[in-house]
Amino acid sequence: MKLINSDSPHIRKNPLTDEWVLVSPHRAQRPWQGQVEKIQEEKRPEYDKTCYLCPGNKRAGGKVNPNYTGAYSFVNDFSALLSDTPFAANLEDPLFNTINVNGICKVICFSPQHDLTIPEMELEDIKKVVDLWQNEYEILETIPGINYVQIFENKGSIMGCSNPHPHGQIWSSSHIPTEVQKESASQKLYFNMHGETLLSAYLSRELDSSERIVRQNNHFVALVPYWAVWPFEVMIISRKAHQNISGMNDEEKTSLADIYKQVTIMYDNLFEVSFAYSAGIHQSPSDCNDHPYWHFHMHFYPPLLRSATVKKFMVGYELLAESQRDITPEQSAERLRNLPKVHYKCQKN
Ligand code: H2U
Ligand code: ZN
Repeated sequence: MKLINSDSPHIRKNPLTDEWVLVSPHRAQRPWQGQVEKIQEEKRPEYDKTCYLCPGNKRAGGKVNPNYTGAYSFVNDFSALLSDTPFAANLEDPLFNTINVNGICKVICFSPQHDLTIPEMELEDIKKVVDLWQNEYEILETIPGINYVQIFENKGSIMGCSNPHPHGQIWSSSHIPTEVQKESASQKLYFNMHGETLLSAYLSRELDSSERIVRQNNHFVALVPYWAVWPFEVMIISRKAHQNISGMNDEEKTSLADIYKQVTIMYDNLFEVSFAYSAGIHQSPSDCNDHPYWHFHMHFYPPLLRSATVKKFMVGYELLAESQRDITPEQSAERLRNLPKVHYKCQKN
Protein backbone atom coordinates (compact mmCIF):
# COMPACT_ATOMS: atom_id res chain seq x y z
CA MET A 1 0.00 0.00 0.00
CA LYS A 2 1.42 3.41 -0.97
CA LEU A 3 0.79 5.51 2.08
CA ILE A 4 1.71 8.97 0.84
CA ASN A 5 3.91 10.59 -1.75
CA SER A 6 7.14 10.03 0.07
CA ASP A 7 9.04 12.56 -2.07
CA SER A 8 7.50 15.41 -0.07
CA PRO A 9 8.48 16.44 3.45
CA HIS A 10 6.43 14.47 5.93
CA ILE A 11 6.41 13.15 9.46
CA ARG A 12 6.19 9.44 10.34
CA LYS A 13 5.20 8.01 13.69
CA ASN A 14 7.05 5.31 15.59
CA PRO A 15 4.21 3.18 17.00
CA LEU A 16 6.54 1.68 19.62
CA THR A 17 7.39 5.01 21.23
CA ASP A 18 4.66 7.32 19.88
CA GLU A 19 7.40 9.68 18.68
CA TRP A 20 7.47 11.32 15.26
CA VAL A 21 10.36 11.79 12.83
CA LEU A 22 10.54 14.47 10.14
CA VAL A 23 11.55 13.04 6.75
CA SER A 24 12.87 15.52 4.17
CA PRO A 25 13.51 13.43 1.03
CA HIS A 26 13.85 16.48 -1.23
CA ARG A 27 17.12 17.32 0.58
CA ALA A 28 18.65 14.03 -0.47
CA GLN A 29 17.89 13.89 -4.17
CA ARG A 30 21.52 13.14 -4.99
CA PRO A 31 22.67 11.57 -1.75
CA TRP A 32 25.50 9.38 -3.04
CA GLN A 33 27.35 11.67 -5.44
CA GLY A 34 29.77 12.95 -2.84
CA GLN A 35 33.10 11.26 -2.49
CA VAL A 36 33.11 8.19 -0.29
CA GLU A 37 36.15 8.56 1.92
CA LYS A 38 37.88 5.53 3.33
CA ILE A 39 39.78 5.40 6.53
CA GLN A 40 42.85 3.32 7.08
CA GLU A 41 42.08 0.88 9.87
CA GLU A 42 44.92 -0.12 12.12
CA LYS A 43 45.60 -3.83 12.37
CA ARG A 44 45.06 -4.99 15.92
CA PRO A 45 46.95 -7.88 17.51
CA GLU A 46 45.10 -11.09 18.46
CA TYR A 47 46.23 -10.51 22.03
CA ASP A 48 47.03 -7.11 23.54
CA LYS A 49 48.86 -7.13 26.85
CA THR A 50 47.51 -3.65 27.70
CA CYS A 51 43.84 -4.63 27.06
CA TYR A 52 41.71 -5.05 30.19
CA LEU A 53 39.41 -7.53 28.42
CA CYS A 54 41.98 -9.94 26.96
CA PRO A 55 42.24 -13.35 28.70
CA GLY A 56 44.69 -13.49 31.60
CA ASN A 57 45.02 -9.69 31.85
CA LYS A 58 44.49 -7.53 34.91
CA ARG A 59 41.46 -5.25 34.71
CA ALA A 60 41.35 -1.60 35.77
CA GLY A 61 39.69 -2.60 39.03
CA GLY A 62 42.55 -5.03 39.90
CA LYS A 63 40.77 -8.34 39.18
CA VAL A 64 42.38 -10.74 36.69
CA ASN A 65 40.49 -12.27 33.76
CA PRO A 66 40.69 -16.07 33.55
CA ASN A 67 42.10 -17.62 30.38
CA TYR A 68 38.60 -17.77 28.91
CA THR A 69 38.11 -19.42 25.54
CA GLY A 70 34.59 -18.48 24.45
CA ALA A 71 32.14 -15.72 25.43
CA TYR A 72 32.86 -14.60 28.99
CA SER A 73 31.05 -12.29 31.42
CA PHE A 74 32.04 -10.49 34.61
CA VAL A 75 30.48 -7.91 36.91
CA ASN A 76 31.37 -4.42 35.68
CA ASP A 77 34.14 -2.99 37.86
CA PHE A 78 32.56 0.46 37.52
CA SER A 79 28.86 -0.50 37.59
CA ALA A 80 26.33 2.27 37.03
CA LEU A 81 23.87 0.39 39.26
CA LEU A 82 24.66 -1.29 42.56
CA SER A 83 22.93 -4.27 44.13
CA ASP A 84 22.90 -3.00 47.72
CA THR A 85 21.28 0.40 47.40
CA PRO A 86 18.74 0.81 50.23
CA PHE A 87 15.17 1.44 49.11
CA ALA A 88 14.07 5.08 49.28
CA ALA A 89 11.63 7.13 47.23
CA ASN A 90 10.33 10.65 47.20
CA LEU A 91 7.29 10.96 45.00
CA GLU A 92 5.46 13.54 47.04
CA ASP A 93 7.07 16.57 45.47
CA PRO A 94 6.14 16.44 41.77
CA LEU A 95 9.03 18.69 40.84
CA PHE A 96 11.67 16.57 42.55
CA ASN A 97 10.62 12.91 42.12
CA THR A 98 13.40 10.52 43.12
CA ILE A 99 13.57 6.75 43.56
CA ASN A 100 16.64 4.79 44.63
CA VAL A 101 17.40 1.98 42.21
CA ASN A 102 19.20 -1.33 42.47
CA GLY A 103 20.87 -3.29 39.73
CA ILE A 104 23.68 -5.48 38.48
CA CYS A 105 25.89 -4.51 35.54
CA LYS A 106 27.97 -6.99 33.59
CA VAL A 107 30.49 -6.85 30.79
CA ILE A 108 30.35 -9.57 28.13
CA CYS A 109 33.54 -10.38 26.22
CA PHE A 110 32.35 -11.76 22.89
CA SER A 111 35.62 -13.54 22.11
CA PRO A 112 39.04 -14.02 23.68
CA GLN A 113 40.53 -12.69 20.44
CA HIS A 114 41.27 -8.97 20.67
CA ASP A 115 41.24 -8.29 16.92
CA LEU A 116 37.79 -9.70 16.09
CA THR A 117 34.36 -8.08 15.80
CA ILE A 118 30.96 -9.80 15.53
CA PRO A 119 30.87 -9.72 11.69
CA GLU A 120 34.28 -11.38 11.55
CA MET A 121 33.53 -14.07 14.14
CA GLU A 122 32.50 -17.62 13.26
CA LEU A 123 28.77 -18.33 13.56
CA GLU A 124 29.35 -20.95 16.28
CA ASP A 125 31.26 -18.40 18.36
CA ILE A 126 28.52 -15.75 17.97
CA LYS A 127 26.07 -18.48 19.06
CA LYS A 128 28.08 -18.70 22.31
CA VAL A 129 27.45 -14.97 22.82
CA VAL A 130 23.71 -15.54 22.33
CA ASP A 131 23.84 -18.51 24.76
CA LEU A 132 25.54 -16.29 27.31
CA TRP A 133 22.92 -13.54 26.82
CA GLN A 134 20.25 -16.15 27.52
CA ASN A 135 22.07 -17.57 30.58
CA GLU A 136 22.64 -14.13 32.01
CA TYR A 137 19.01 -13.16 31.38
CA GLU A 138 17.81 -16.32 33.12
CA ILE A 139 20.08 -15.77 36.12
CA LEU A 140 19.23 -12.08 36.46
CA GLU A 141 15.47 -12.52 36.04
CA THR A 142 15.33 -14.79 39.10
CA ILE A 143 17.04 -12.22 41.33
CA PRO A 144 14.41 -10.48 43.45
CA GLY A 145 14.22 -6.79 42.67
CA ILE A 146 15.63 -7.11 39.14
CA ASN A 147 12.81 -6.09 36.83
CA TYR A 148 14.53 -5.36 33.56
CA VAL A 149 17.60 -6.76 31.79
CA GLN A 150 19.11 -4.48 29.15
CA ILE A 151 21.55 -6.27 26.86
CA PHE A 152 23.52 -3.99 24.53
CA GLU A 153 26.68 -3.37 22.56
CA ASN A 154 28.49 -0.09 21.87
CA LYS A 155 30.76 -0.61 18.88
CA GLY A 156 33.36 1.91 17.73
CA SER A 157 34.93 4.84 19.52
CA ILE A 158 32.46 7.31 17.96
CA MET A 159 29.73 5.49 19.87
CA GLY A 160 31.66 5.88 23.11
CA CYS A 161 33.06 2.37 23.14
CA SER A 162 36.06 2.41 25.44
CA ASN A 163 37.99 -0.56 24.07
CA PRO A 164 38.17 -2.28 20.65
CA HIS A 165 38.18 -5.77 22.23
CA PRO A 166 34.82 -7.28 21.09
CA HIS A 167 32.42 -6.83 23.98
CA GLY A 168 28.96 -5.80 25.04
CA GLN A 169 27.24 -5.06 28.32
CA ILE A 170 24.21 -6.00 30.39
CA TRP A 171 22.66 -3.52 32.78
CA SER A 172 19.87 -5.00 34.86
CA SER A 173 17.78 -2.82 37.13
CA SER A 174 14.95 -2.65 39.60
CA HIS A 175 13.19 0.00 37.52
CA ILE A 176 11.91 -0.33 33.96
CA PRO A 177 13.96 2.16 31.92
CA THR A 178 12.21 4.95 30.00
CA GLU A 179 12.56 3.58 26.43
CA VAL A 180 11.27 0.20 27.56
CA GLN A 181 8.36 1.79 29.39
CA LYS A 182 7.32 3.64 26.24
CA GLU A 183 7.48 0.43 24.16
CA SER A 184 5.68 -1.52 26.86
CA ALA A 185 2.77 0.91 26.96
CA SER A 186 2.31 1.00 23.18
CA GLN A 187 2.58 -2.76 22.76
CA LYS A 188 0.13 -3.40 25.58
CA LEU A 189 -2.43 -1.02 24.12
CA TYR A 190 -2.07 -2.57 20.65
CA PHE A 191 -2.32 -6.14 21.94
CA ASN A 192 -5.41 -5.37 24.01
CA MET A 193 -7.12 -3.80 20.99
CA HIS A 194 -6.06 -6.27 18.27
CA GLY A 195 -5.24 -9.55 20.01
CA GLU A 196 -1.81 -9.86 18.38
CA THR A 197 1.50 -8.19 19.10
CA LEU A 198 2.16 -4.83 17.48
CA LEU A 199 5.35 -6.21 15.92
CA SER A 200 3.63 -9.35 14.53
CA ALA A 201 1.18 -7.11 12.71
CA TYR A 202 3.92 -4.71 11.62
CA LEU A 203 6.23 -7.52 10.46
CA SER A 204 3.57 -9.17 8.31
CA ARG A 205 2.89 -5.81 6.60
CA GLU A 206 6.62 -5.35 6.02
CA LEU A 207 6.99 -8.88 4.62
CA ASP A 208 4.10 -8.20 2.22
CA SER A 209 5.82 -5.14 0.79
CA SER A 210 9.52 -6.21 1.11
CA GLU A 211 10.46 -2.56 0.59
CA ARG A 212 12.31 -2.13 3.85
CA ILE A 213 13.54 -5.70 4.44
CA VAL A 214 17.34 -6.00 4.32
CA ARG A 215 18.15 -9.53 5.53
CA GLN A 216 16.19 -12.52 6.87
CA ASN A 217 16.42 -16.13 7.95
CA ASN A 218 14.02 -18.79 9.26
CA HIS A 219 13.39 -17.10 12.60
CA PHE A 220 14.31 -13.41 12.24
CA VAL A 221 13.81 -10.51 9.87
CA ALA A 222 16.08 -7.44 9.66
CA LEU A 223 14.54 -4.27 8.27
CA VAL A 224 14.88 -0.51 8.22
CA PRO A 225 11.83 0.51 10.23
CA TYR A 226 9.30 2.79 8.55
CA TRP A 227 9.95 5.33 11.30
CA ALA A 228 13.78 5.02 11.38
CA VAL A 229 15.56 8.05 12.76
CA TRP A 230 19.21 7.20 12.11
CA PRO A 231 20.25 7.06 8.42
CA PHE A 232 20.96 3.31 8.48
CA GLU A 233 18.95 2.25 11.50
CA VAL A 234 17.93 -1.42 11.50
CA MET A 235 15.63 -3.55 13.60
CA ILE A 236 15.78 -7.33 13.95
CA ILE A 237 12.34 -8.75 14.76
CA SER A 238 11.67 -12.38 15.70
CA ARG A 239 9.09 -14.01 13.40
CA LYS A 240 7.56 -15.67 16.45
CA ALA A 241 6.31 -13.31 19.16
CA HIS A 242 8.84 -14.28 21.84
CA GLN A 243 8.44 -12.19 24.97
CA ASN A 244 12.13 -12.46 25.74
CA ILE A 245 15.31 -14.39 24.95
CA SER A 246 14.53 -17.03 27.55
CA GLY A 247 11.96 -18.74 25.32
CA MET A 248 14.35 -19.33 22.43
CA ASN A 249 15.52 -22.85 21.61
CA ASP A 250 18.90 -23.80 20.21
CA GLU A 251 17.85 -23.47 16.58
CA GLU A 252 16.40 -20.02 17.21
CA LYS A 253 19.54 -18.91 19.04
CA THR A 254 21.66 -20.04 16.08
CA SER A 255 19.34 -18.02 13.84
CA LEU A 256 19.74 -14.98 16.08
CA ALA A 257 23.53 -15.35 15.87
CA ASP A 258 23.20 -15.69 12.08
CA ILE A 259 21.10 -12.55 11.59
CA TYR A 260 23.40 -10.61 13.96
CA LYS A 261 26.32 -11.65 11.76
CA GLN A 262 24.44 -10.91 8.51
CA VAL A 263 23.43 -7.41 9.65
CA THR A 264 26.90 -6.50 10.90
CA ILE A 265 28.60 -7.80 7.72
CA MET A 266 26.14 -5.70 5.73
CA TYR A 267 27.03 -2.68 7.85
CA ASP A 268 30.80 -3.20 7.48
CA ASN A 269 30.34 -3.51 3.72
CA LEU A 270 28.48 -0.19 3.46
CA PHE A 271 31.61 1.97 3.71
CA GLU A 272 34.16 -0.87 3.86
CA VAL A 273 35.01 0.02 7.40
CA SER A 274 34.32 -1.51 10.82
CA PHE A 275 30.90 0.10 11.23
CA ALA A 276 30.07 1.78 14.55
CA TYR A 277 26.70 1.43 16.23
CA SER A 278 24.84 1.05 19.47
CA ALA A 279 22.70 -2.06 19.37
CA GLY A 280 20.63 -3.85 21.93
CA ILE A 281 17.77 -6.14 22.76
CA HIS A 282 14.33 -4.97 23.80
CA GLN A 283 12.29 -7.62 25.57
CA SER A 284 9.70 -8.08 28.29
CA PRO A 285 10.42 -6.94 31.84
CA SER A 286 11.78 -9.74 34.03
CA ASP A 287 9.38 -9.00 36.87
CA CYS A 288 7.67 -12.43 37.19
CA ASN A 289 4.58 -11.21 35.31
CA ASP A 290 3.42 -12.56 31.96
CA HIS A 291 3.77 -10.00 29.13
CA PRO A 292 1.99 -11.51 26.11
CA TYR A 293 2.07 -8.13 24.35
CA TRP A 294 5.88 -7.94 24.41
CA HIS A 295 7.65 -8.93 21.19
CA PHE A 296 11.43 -9.52 21.27
CA HIS A 297 13.47 -7.33 18.95
CA MET A 298 16.89 -5.73 18.53
CA HIS A 299 17.63 -2.13 17.54
CA PHE A 300 20.76 -0.99 15.72
CA TYR A 301 21.48 2.74 15.87
CA PRO A 302 24.52 3.59 13.71
CA PRO A 303 25.74 7.21 13.48
CA LEU A 304 27.38 7.18 10.01
CA LEU A 305 25.68 8.98 7.14
CA ARG A 306 27.53 9.41 3.83
CA SER A 307 30.91 7.81 4.36
CA ALA A 308 33.21 6.32 6.94
CA THR A 309 33.91 9.80 8.26
CA VAL A 310 30.63 11.68 7.84
CA LYS A 311 28.48 11.30 10.91
CA LYS A 312 24.87 12.25 11.33
CA PHE A 313 24.57 14.79 14.13
CA MET A 314 21.51 14.83 16.30
CA VAL A 315 21.68 18.55 17.01
CA GLY A 316 19.68 21.75 16.51
CA TYR A 317 16.19 20.85 15.31
CA GLU A 318 16.60 17.23 16.46
CA LEU A 319 17.54 18.22 19.99
CA LEU A 320 15.05 21.02 20.30
CA ALA A 321 12.10 19.91 18.21
CA GLU A 322 12.08 16.45 16.59
CA SER A 323 14.28 13.84 14.94
CA GLN A 324 14.88 14.48 11.25
CA ARG A 325 16.34 12.58 8.31
CA ASP A 326 16.97 13.27 4.61
CA ILE A 327 17.53 9.89 2.93
CA THR A 328 14.29 7.93 3.27
CA PRO A 329 14.16 4.60 5.12
CA GLU A 330 13.26 3.00 1.76
CA GLN A 331 16.40 4.40 0.08
CA SER A 332 18.53 3.22 3.00
CA ALA A 333 16.97 -0.24 2.89
CA GLU A 334 17.59 -0.59 -0.83
CA ARG A 335 21.21 0.37 -0.42
CA LEU A 336 21.75 -1.98 2.51
CA ARG A 337 19.88 -4.89 0.93
CA ASN A 338 22.04 -4.77 -2.20
CA LEU A 339 25.36 -4.93 -0.37
CA PRO A 340 27.42 -8.13 -0.72
CA LYS A 341 26.72 -10.84 1.84
CA VAL A 342 30.42 -11.65 2.21
CA HIS A 343 32.52 -9.41 4.44
CA TYR A 344 34.68 -7.00 2.42
CA LYS A 345 37.89 -8.27 4.06
CA CYS A 346 37.10 -11.80 2.86
CA GLN A 347 36.18 -10.59 -0.64
CA LYS A 348 39.68 -9.22 -1.12
CA ASN A 349 41.55 -12.24 0.16
P1 H2U B 1 31.97 0.18 26.66
O1 H2U B 1 31.04 -0.91 26.19
O2 H2U B 1 31.32 1.52 26.54
O3 H2U B 1 33.28 0.09 25.99
O4 H2U B 1 32.25 -0.06 28.21
C1 H2U B 1 33.03 -1.10 28.73
C2 H2U B 1 32.70 -1.30 30.18
O5 H2U B 1 33.77 -2.04 30.78
C3 H2U B 1 32.55 -0.02 30.98
O6 H2U B 1 31.25 0.04 31.48
C4 H2U B 1 33.88 -1.64 32.11
C5 H2U B 1 33.58 -0.15 32.10
O7 H2U B 1 33.04 0.24 33.33
N1 H2U B 1 35.23 -1.96 32.59
C6 H2U B 1 35.39 -2.85 33.64
O8 H2U B 1 34.41 -3.32 34.19
N2 H2U B 1 36.65 -3.20 34.03
C7 H2U B 1 37.78 -2.68 33.50
O9 H2U B 1 38.87 -3.08 33.86
C8 H2U B 1 37.69 -1.59 32.50
C9 H2U B 1 36.34 -1.32 31.92
ZN1 ZN C 1 41.78 -7.47 24.25
